[in-house]
Amino acid sequence: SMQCYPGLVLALSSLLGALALLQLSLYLRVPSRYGKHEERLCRPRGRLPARCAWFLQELPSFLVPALLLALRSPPRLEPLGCRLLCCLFCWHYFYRTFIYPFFTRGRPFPLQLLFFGMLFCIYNGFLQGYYLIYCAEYPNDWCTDIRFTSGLLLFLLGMGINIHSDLLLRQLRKPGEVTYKIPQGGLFTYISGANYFGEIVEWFGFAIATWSLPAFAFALFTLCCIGPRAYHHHRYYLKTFTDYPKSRKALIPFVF
Ligand code: NDX
Repeated sequence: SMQCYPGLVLALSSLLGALALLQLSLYLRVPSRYGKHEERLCRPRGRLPARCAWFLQELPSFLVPALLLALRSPPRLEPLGCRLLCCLFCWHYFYRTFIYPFFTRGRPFPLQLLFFGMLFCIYNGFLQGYYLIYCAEYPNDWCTDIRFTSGLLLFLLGMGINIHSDLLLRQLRKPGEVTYKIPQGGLFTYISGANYFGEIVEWFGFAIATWSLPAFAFALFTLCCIGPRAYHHHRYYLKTFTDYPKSRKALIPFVF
């Protein structure tokens, strides 16, 4: 049966950190090519409807840790912290897999990116789940530790911002529409990447709550993946809408 190999966790986390830096260097200059940054010339055949694409892409991030949690024998009941933290991760991906895709009004998604996105979700789902279920050691009072409580608070706050902002974006379009408008309301009042800001806060909260290398590597990955994307969204809006609110920033309210 499976057991904890600390070397494996270290290797997978380091690779995730390296991928994060690779992404940062790639995506600071050019945005990843989906949604509003997809090039016009792209072949229409190499795409899948947004609903299927997001469902398939994110499913492994839910399924892999959920299966690891369910199939572990003997079941790990102590400490409470491990199961709780693993459930938080699955909870986010339950939303992203089973709720978000069914409401999205996004454009068809490029198959090539879908393939890499799925690979990434398998990789990260395994790393986070495996670490929490087989390796993590927490004292029995971890649930009252300041790292756990403050991290959990950030996680919930970020998730709230993320889900609310996803909703505001969706409401910009009628069903079947694919045009872009100026997002309004919520944190969009202050930043162009409100959904991304929420997601980044969420995963740094998760990293603090788990106080673990894999989770910090994933938070860094998220920052390097969607941080630059918020900046490119911001530039797109400034270029496209002459009446775009001048005081709005890209990712961090009042700062950047
Ligand atoms: N999926 C995370 N890298 C990614 C998919 C792409 O969950 O090869 C990372 C995630 C993957 C990426 C994933 C990993 C890295 C990959 C990358 C592709 C290449 C890259 C694999 C897995 C890679 C290396 C080299 C390292 C291997 O038509 P539309 O779609 O634009 O419509 C949009 C709409 N909208 C508007 N509608 C009207 N008016 C406007 N002005 C509008 N602006 C937007 O709203 C969409 O339907 C919707 C949201 O659009 P957008 O662009 O704001 O968000 P999006 O990027 O689609 O993300 C959706 C949500 C969001 O909440 C975000 O926080 C979360 O997913 N997310 C996204 C990406 C990654 C991630 C979270 C994470 O890292 N945690």
